Amino acid sequence: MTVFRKEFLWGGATAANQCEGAWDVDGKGPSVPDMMTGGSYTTPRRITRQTEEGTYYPSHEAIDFYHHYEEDIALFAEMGFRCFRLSINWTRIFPTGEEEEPNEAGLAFYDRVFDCCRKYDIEPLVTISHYELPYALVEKYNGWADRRVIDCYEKYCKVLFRRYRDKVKLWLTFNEINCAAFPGGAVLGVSTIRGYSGSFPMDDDDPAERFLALHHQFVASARVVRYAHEHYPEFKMGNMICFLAAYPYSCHPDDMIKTQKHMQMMNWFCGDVQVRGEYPGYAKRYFEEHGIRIRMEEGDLEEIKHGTVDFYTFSYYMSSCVSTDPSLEHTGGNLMGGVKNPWLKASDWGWQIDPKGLRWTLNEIYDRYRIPLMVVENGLGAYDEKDADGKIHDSYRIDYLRQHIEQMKEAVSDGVDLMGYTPWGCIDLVSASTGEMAKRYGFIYVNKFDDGTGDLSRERKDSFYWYQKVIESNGEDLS
Ligand code: BGP
Repeated sequence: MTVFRKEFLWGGATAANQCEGAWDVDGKGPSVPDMMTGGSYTTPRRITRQTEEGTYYPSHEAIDFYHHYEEDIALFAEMGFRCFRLSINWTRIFPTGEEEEPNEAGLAFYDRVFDCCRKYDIEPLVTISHYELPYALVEKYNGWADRRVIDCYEKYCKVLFRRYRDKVKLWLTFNEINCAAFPGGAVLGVSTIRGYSGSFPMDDDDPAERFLALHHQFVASARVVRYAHEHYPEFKMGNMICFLAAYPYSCHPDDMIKTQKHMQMMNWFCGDVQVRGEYPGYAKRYFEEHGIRIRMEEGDLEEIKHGTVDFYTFSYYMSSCVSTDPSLEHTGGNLMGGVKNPWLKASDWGWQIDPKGLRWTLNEIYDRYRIPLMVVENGLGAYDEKDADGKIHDSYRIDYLRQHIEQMKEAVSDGVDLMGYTPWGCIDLVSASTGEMAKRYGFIYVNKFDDGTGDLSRERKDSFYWYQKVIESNGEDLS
């Protein structure tokens, strides 16, 4: 008897803008990440309103999945993947977001990708919007701050559903929708950056605009979820949350309350809206206390109520602490850091490694919602160096993943309904936060570097063979 169910969705995850490249090929328009330069842990990326001659934009070629997808999916199949999480680049389908008719060449590309998945019996899990808003909608509407973008999204989704109804059953409406709940979260998710050029993350923040834009995403998500339920009952519609586990730094009641407040607005808020179908009381209080008035239209709350998701997915990389003591040292993190936990070690990018936090998180989420869960991102961003034998011996990555899978097992034994696991960047790709290639997550090494050089060849790392064994044994053999 294995702990994981027989049909457990083992696989890996990517996002179009971080792997496809071919940014202006076959009619594709520019999306937000196409305007973001390379950066590093110490040098922030920049957003430019026009692409600058001679400046390096990592998404433009990325790892050229666009022309390597057959080889890459064959490698995933060799590892035994049952699921591949990928996103559709909105601007391949609607280059400015507002065309009357979709771009056939873009649609045909994803047909080929999905057919290739089916050939190997790999279930695609599709993120409809993974930080890939058409840049034209930023300049025209200030991104999601304008509710007309809801209609653009609805049109885009309807095209996808109709076209791929026989090829895709599992859909996620927005990647890490809660990133707009963080200060500075205006770039990647809601993209309220009209007229902005400068560094990313941005320093200036307009919370009222951010939460209005997020409200529009809630309406958009609910609208298409409801539409899918009515027209495509075979679809399963999910949300996706960037889950940042937070512990009180001390047992002082003030730290406890502060942590609870933090957990509510950062982690629970969006899930509560998308799973329970209503704005929670603590959020209303938060808006009142921060002078935030969300301009809702009649019918919005009704739509939100009727478009609740079927399953809950999330990314989990790290945890941090919350404290009322301002003198404590801070740590880096996925979109947001926090107070440093003295019991944990961190990755080279300062993300604190906490496998047990995943068990805790799975239990917390499941207790709250009682719907199936899926871990759709997890992994270790690390520098990979070739050894004398020319191979990548990434035992550190294997250790990280093994410890997290062990904790997923504990959570399943605790009673959590877990559908699957798709570690992030199953093939090396461009980092979202820094734009680097050097921050690698993959089981598959890609010969591509931060100055844009590299022949794009693919190689199996040690973790490739390890993960193959994990999948083959349905998670029993983690050695
Ligand atoms: C999540 C994003 C991904 C991915 C991942 C790792 O927030 O959904 O797109 O990039 O984090 O982050 P990074 O690439 O910054 O290491």
